[in-house]
Amino acid sequence: MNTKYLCLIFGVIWCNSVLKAQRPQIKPVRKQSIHPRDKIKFFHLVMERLNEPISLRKGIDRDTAFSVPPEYHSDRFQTVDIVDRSGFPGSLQQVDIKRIKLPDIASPMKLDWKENFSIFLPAHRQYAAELVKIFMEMENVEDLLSASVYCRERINPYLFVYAMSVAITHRTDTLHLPLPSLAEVFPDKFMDRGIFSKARQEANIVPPGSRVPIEIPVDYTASNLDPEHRVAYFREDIGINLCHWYWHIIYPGQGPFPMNGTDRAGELFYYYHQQIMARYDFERLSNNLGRVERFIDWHKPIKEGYFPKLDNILASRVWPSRQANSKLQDINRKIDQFELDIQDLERWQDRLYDAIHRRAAIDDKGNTVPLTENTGMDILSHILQSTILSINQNYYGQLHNFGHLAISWIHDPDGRNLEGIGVMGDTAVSMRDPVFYRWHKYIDDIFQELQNMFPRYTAQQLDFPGVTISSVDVVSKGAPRNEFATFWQKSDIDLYRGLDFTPRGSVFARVTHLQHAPFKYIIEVNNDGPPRKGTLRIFMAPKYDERGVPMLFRDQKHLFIELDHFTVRMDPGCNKYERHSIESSVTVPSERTFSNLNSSDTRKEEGFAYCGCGWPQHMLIPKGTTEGFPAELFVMITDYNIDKVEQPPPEGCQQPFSYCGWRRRLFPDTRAMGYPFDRMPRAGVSTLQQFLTPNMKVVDVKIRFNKKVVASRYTI
Ligand code: CUO
Repeated sequence: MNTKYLCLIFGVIWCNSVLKAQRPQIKPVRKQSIHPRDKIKFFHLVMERLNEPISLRKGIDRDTAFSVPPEYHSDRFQTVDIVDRSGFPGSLQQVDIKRIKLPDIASPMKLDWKENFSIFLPAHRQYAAELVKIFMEMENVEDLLSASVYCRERINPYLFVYAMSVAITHRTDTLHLPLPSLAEVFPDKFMDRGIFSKARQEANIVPPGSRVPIEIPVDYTASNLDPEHRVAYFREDIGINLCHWYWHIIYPGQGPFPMNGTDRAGELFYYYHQQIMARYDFERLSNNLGRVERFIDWHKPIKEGYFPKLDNILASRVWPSRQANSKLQDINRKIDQFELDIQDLERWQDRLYDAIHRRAAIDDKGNTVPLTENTGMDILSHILQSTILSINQNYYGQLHNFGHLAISWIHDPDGRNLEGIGVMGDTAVSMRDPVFYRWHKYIDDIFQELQNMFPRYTAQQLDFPGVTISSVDVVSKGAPRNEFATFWQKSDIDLYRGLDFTPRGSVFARVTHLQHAPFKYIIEVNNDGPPRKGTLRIFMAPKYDERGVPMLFRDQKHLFIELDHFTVRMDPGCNKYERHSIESSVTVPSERTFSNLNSSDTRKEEGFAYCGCGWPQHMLIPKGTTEGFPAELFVMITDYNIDKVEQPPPEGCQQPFSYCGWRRRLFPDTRAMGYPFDRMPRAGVSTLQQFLTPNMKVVDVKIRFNKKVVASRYTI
């Protein structure tokens, strides 16, 4: 035997012995069975790594095994002898899945595993409604877990996670369970496609604990040659897109949800999306762009293109792009059971405007339903969205949903190229596309048309007699008084749950996003009356328009973004309040979006104390400018006796109510949403100063942006 071969043999023996020494010793696993009551915490694992069979160990440490009746496996995993080689030292908890009477899921199974799911598409809505009904009707948590395990390998993963999320959100016995972050379940919906091959590489080569986060560049979808790209950091922000997805989970528009589906859900749809528009316009003005142009002409090319650079990794497909200047066309997609003429949209639009101008709509029995200032916005919204509460779906159609679809198939209207739906068809990704804002400005304009017909608030209606706001200040960490400080921050997201390869442990993606320094408001209120309660409402809007001219009230009222809303007790005399930015009624903390701030928490299968819905804290304050963007901070105090809603406090995970409401509760404020900016101003008011009553105060503030990038471990 020559020396070369001897070396090779010795080399192999040496390598094996070294590897053996390094390999952790496999101790016998200690199996723990789970009490049925505790099975609630395993829903997260059912939604993890959806390309793998359920019988492969789950959890970040691969320490949980589901013991599943054989018939629960789908056909594709029935015949495969699955050997789970992912074991490693430590204990193993075993979750026994109870055998239940198997639900009939023939209809939702029709959606191909590789398709994207769209809640705007009638066929998909129907599948979702059936699946949600099955999950909602399961007798208890253990049965629900069993049904979900049975469905997991059979149902399209996007449909499956949607239906599970709706059920978990709306069932009383899972009310305390926050949903897993969709950005971890489907990271491919939120991040540059290039990252996943790098993540695979990292996970295969580097052991957990030593892996470096994979950096996603800020400018991965376009360059500054496209002016619209200046606000891509807003459109593509992971927290903002998550918030939108969760919102549509809480208000799915379908299904047997006794309270969530009804209490002012329509009005909240209007308000939430109006606030998205106000916030986007605020960002645009901060970036030297004009306000969004409303989508107005069905036949004119859409000048904005969008190239998402996202993959659907489960299906190995890319999300389609839209070229600039594409034109809407009639849609006829047999494969999706969907047909739409642009004329249908025009007809529904005319009928809606007709109802608004008459201040009355026609229900499906031919009755006239008035659109009053109390319920008009809610009724109009259900009609526009075509929810289950629309009073006449046949006559008023599905303007909002089908507009989304018409745009999302603009690249392949008859399906000849077998291209899938564009981002406008999916609530988790639609806000990335500039056309989303043009479309929603159009939708918002329909709502405004009705609002503008309602009586204007008189000064007496706006006032709170005997209560005046004497001063308002903003104190921001490291910034002059009445200045907000913004900058970039890097944060990490764990891709582990959404990847489809074996090595255990976290693999982080690192994104750069907007952030602001923590701040507080200091508000002084004078009460000339007895002890009482008030509601403080805080908003902010740009002071000047795109030409640098001071805003007229009738324009500025559309740009006020809500920052906070809370109740205070007032003693007679002067009262001083301090309120911190992280207490906002609008936001959820950043750890709902990112894994970096409290990475030990993100591994707990129970999830977070906050529910998913809520504007991300890191996007509470718009970017501003390096010179200091001039804005006006508006604070108003109103009479709590008028505002209050008598009801028990909310249960379950915490949900900031301003944009999301409270689950299984009434919206906790009787005033119209957006009050006091929800009406045209009274006669003689053309500026914000003229609008003020003594219970309001406006201060000039600046938002100063610093180009620095702070590290992910910076906490606010
Ligand atoms: Cu949220 Cu059109 O409703 O996207």
